[in-house]
Amino acid sequence: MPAVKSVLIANRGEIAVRVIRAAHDLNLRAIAIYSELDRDAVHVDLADEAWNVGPAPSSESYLNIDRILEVARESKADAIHPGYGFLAENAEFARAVIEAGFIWVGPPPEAIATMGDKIASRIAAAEAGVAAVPGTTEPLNDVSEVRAFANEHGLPVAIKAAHGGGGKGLKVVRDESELESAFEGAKREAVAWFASPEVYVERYLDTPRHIEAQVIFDTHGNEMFLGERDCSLQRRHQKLVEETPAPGFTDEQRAELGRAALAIGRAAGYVNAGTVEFLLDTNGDLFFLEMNTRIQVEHTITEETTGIDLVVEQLRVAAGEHLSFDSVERTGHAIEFRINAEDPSSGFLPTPGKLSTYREPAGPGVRVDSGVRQGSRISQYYDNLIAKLIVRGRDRDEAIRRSIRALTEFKIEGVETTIPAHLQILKDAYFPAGDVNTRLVEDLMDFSDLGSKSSQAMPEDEELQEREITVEVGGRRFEVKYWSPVIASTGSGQRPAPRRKAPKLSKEQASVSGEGLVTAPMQGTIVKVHHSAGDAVRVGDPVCVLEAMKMENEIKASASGDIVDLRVQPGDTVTAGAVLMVIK
Ligand code: MV4
Repeated sequence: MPAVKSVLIANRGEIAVRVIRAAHDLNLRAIAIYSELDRDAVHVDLADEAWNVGPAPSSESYLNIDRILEVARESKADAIHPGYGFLAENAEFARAVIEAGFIWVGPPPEAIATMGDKIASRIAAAEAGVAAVPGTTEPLNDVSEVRAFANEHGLPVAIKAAHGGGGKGLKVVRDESELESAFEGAKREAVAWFASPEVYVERYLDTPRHIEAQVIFDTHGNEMFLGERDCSLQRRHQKLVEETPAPGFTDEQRAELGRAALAIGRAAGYVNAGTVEFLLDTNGDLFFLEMNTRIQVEHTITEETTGIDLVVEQLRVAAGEHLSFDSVERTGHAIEFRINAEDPSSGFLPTPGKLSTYREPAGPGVRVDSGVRQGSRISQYYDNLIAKLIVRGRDRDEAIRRSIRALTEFKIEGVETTIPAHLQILKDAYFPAGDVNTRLVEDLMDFSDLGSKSSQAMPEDEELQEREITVEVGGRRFEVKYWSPVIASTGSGQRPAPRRKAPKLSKEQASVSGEGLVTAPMQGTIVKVHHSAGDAVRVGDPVCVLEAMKMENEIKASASGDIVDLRVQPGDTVTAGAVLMVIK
């Protein structure tokens, strides 16, 4: 059994925090990675160490496989946990992790690949004797095959991308006349999103419920079903509310679901935690839809009703240990609400910005998993999940009452959130009655009356500038980099800055530049110098222009006097803190 002492978390936000907590519960060293935008993130603080993996865009940081593996080597990580999203369901990454000698906290790459190919996963279900939604198990070559399927099974039908998911590349056909264009459209979307033209066709269920099964397998042949989750409340294929048990779901249905989910996992050679998605049609029939080969956002409600820490089990299984339990006892009812930075009154448009107020609820039955604190920014570079509110009660009614209390307690200002939409859902007629399906939120509810507080939009990214200081620790010199808000004022080229009395220099600026030294507030390129050596200037006069991040920054005289030393000319690149001129 490989000894695991440390785990690198290849993720950010609440799931990184969640994995760090599991690592600490197991006495493992938690190694975080972060992008330049996440330097002050909660997951960075909670980890035992944190490594910069690149600029804000995910493609250059959280998806940067080479850099992540380099950090894993440098930090001497034993294992890598991918969380969800980013690289979690990337079979190539899983392979690379294993080939580089690390333990992959996830299923075998082959199982990821099988389940990522929706046609292959339907074949795995068939091998396991589990009914998938009636459909084809080979890529479609021609629209005539769709027509033949529709003639046999009736309309509506769904044309789906074989490598798709999440509703992308999904076309519903309700009328024969739409077959051709839907087929072509699905193929185009499949190429655009998933770089593969393969599509297949299924009977389309009109108002199904979305029921998913949580399973986990260890490497010793042990397998466990931990119950279902009803995830029917979604908007544009984004889940909003998840609950367990599924309202009205019978013990017989649950037993059938568990048998089917475990059989599919077995057929795919599955190891570790996974989720098998089903559609429950209005007749009460269950159909396999797809399998997600990762820990999911909503795993928390299963934890709350089983008492089992799924992320701890994931780490145990990855280390070759046995599952820590051999039976599952479910009690009570749990509901998860996704608190997103979105404005429900304007069609759930994302609302990035700074959390000027952030106060989490607490009390009996309440758990909040988040990766933010007051002052955090919800960036448009990443998903807009602020927090997950997970509420437990002895039964559904108690869970709902506590949910209303907790959502009302939750105070978030600075961005619009889904909290008012959740309260409306809880007080609406359908949800309390347990009458849920995948069309409820989108087609039956109207959130336009939830007047947005229309918060004063905050600029998304505060400009930070890199600074350097030298510190001495235990007699040894260290160069230390740090980042702080840009102080230098910027003059717009249009309107000359009004003449002011001597501008106050911040303490920091004064100490860094010293009187008479004009320094670069950030790395950049000098594009203009307004004076020549020997010129007299007054404190606060613009002396040159530094361009950085496509922004022009006016640099001002730090003192009144003559320019005795002019060290730059247009075109020069300068580093932060560089002396540009000396005034005496
Ligand atoms: C379906 C379906 C009905 N019939 N397939 C949407 C995303 C992707 N994961 C599968 N999806 C669906 N596939 C057939 N044959 C309905 C959906 C669907 C849906 C599924 C689960 C949760 C919410 C949904 C919302 C709209 C459509």
